[in-house]
Amino acid sequence: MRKIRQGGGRGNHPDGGEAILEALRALDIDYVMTSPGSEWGSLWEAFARQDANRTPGPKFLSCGHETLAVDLAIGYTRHTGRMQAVVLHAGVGLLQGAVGIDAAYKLGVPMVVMSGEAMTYGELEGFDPGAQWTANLSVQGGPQRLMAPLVKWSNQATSPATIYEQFVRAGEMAQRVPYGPVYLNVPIETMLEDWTPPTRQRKVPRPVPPQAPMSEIERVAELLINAKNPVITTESAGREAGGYAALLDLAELLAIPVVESWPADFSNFPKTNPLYQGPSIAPFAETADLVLAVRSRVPWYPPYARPNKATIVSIAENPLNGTMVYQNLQADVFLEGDAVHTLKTLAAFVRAAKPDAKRIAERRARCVSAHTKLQEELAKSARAANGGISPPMLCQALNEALPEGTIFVDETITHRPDTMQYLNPTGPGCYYRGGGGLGQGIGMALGAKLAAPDRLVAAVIGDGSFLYNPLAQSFALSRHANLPILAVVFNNGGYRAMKEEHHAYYPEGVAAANNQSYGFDITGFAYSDLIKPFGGFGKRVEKPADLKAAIKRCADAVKGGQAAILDVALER
Ligand SMILES: Cc1ncc(C[n+]2csc(CCOP(=O)(O)OP(=O)(O)O)c2C)c(N)n1
Ligand SMILES: [Mg+2]
Repeated sequence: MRKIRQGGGRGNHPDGGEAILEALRALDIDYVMTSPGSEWGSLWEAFARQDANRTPGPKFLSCGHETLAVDLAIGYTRHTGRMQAVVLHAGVGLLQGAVGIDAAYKLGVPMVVMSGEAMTYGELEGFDPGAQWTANLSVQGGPQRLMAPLVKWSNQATSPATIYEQFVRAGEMAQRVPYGPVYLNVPIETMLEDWTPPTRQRKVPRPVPPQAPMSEIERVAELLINAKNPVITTESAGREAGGYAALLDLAELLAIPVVESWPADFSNFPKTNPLYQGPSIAPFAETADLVLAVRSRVPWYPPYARPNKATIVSIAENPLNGTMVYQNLQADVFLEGDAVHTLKTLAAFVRAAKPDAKRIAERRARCVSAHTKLQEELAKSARAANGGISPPMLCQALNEALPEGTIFVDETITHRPDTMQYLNPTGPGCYYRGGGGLGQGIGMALGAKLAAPDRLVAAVIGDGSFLYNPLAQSFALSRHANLPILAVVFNNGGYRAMKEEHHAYYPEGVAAANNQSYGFDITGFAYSDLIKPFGGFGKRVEKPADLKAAIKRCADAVKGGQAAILDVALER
């Protein structure tokens, strides 16, 4: 190994840190989201050099918590489609960020994650990495071992000679199907060594996803034209605005009913459209003869409950999702490839074939009446409150009081059926689901705000989930980076999910008989006061009559640049 320079010897000279930043520039990364660690001096030097030379490149954003850093990147990437980089500290930082990295993997969000380690532990004369690496920071087998099950690809940046291309290639991999995070472990020694930039720099091209074969798409177009009772189910057609538009066009063209199943990650279809038929395919189980499962990992539940008489067509870039331990898609046909292209091409084939207008009109009429019935039922159950604020009532008030184009980030649990049915995102890029592991909604909302500074971003979030979030760090970042968001706490005074599951397993059990619940109660406190040290605005609301005004007051505060917490006391 060449001698690692440290202290007085080291000047303004490209090294491993510069190689990383240069790779991120080549990958067209906008932000490096980070929770700091002492190993990153050479990357910080590269940032200082970028500033001094006014070189265009990523911005540095310090978050104060690893989950927050990762979720910020998820929120930003889901809204923009642009991959970001996350810099964490050693194995411990990875562990703290792991819940977010796991979510990025499962949600299919591309991301370049890195953390550092030491290789010489103070044994190399003239170089002091810090005693902490010997004492408590290093991970047996290397930190890439921690990450392997949670990312698409993980490795060590093996040398100054390879570091640049390793980062570029990792970023290229993350953006290819299946989309997901990649991880590089970068030793301090590698970062501090001199680096020679490649003689020929290239801007990394954005990948074009592979497309399903035309002949297969044409075959499915014929099935569609001939189907009597087709139905579409989706979770993520709205990942990009083009997908949302293409789904709407195809559904309208043939009057196909559309279901958005519960693990929906995005706003996929306008709920006000008469073709929208709610969050479950169950009503179509006996009648459907063709199902288009568009970017659907779990089109129905239980997994065996496939609509029996239907031909199942799976339309997705990556239908058999390797991040899932179990999946039962039951597909008869796979249109595997760019789903937006598939939907558009299906529509083009159908248009060219001039389908039977009478059949379509009849189907539309059936959809309109089913949709109207669904709306009436929803309105009826929204009114059925016991004097307090019901979750549907809260969702409806949010629809009415918040501006068009509001972005909802949803980290509710037992209220998810309510948000799925009653929240009304007004277009593509207006709804994002949380990550499975609690404590991520606020970070994802901040990431969405970073991506869409002119839009109102509202995190809707259970009281228990709210407390899992790194709240102080999140609201500090909100202030520091000027990212005002609204957090709406769906406060039912506890972890209702725990109580429901326990009593569902043991309906005749001792706990049910004695009206006991373990793991339910949350000692309520004034959530709305939490925002005070961060210069935000807080409000608690308990009566239905006060709800809309309270939401509007909070939205005004956010418009004025303050973060806001609205604590809503719910009756369930
Ligand atoms: C990191 C993490 N820890 C624990 C859980 C288990 N868990 C799932 S839902 C839930 C309760 C959430 O409470 P709240 O947000 O108030 O929703 P409610 O059940 O009241 O609807 C818990 C603890 C989890 N999903 N993730
Ligand atoms: Mg709760």
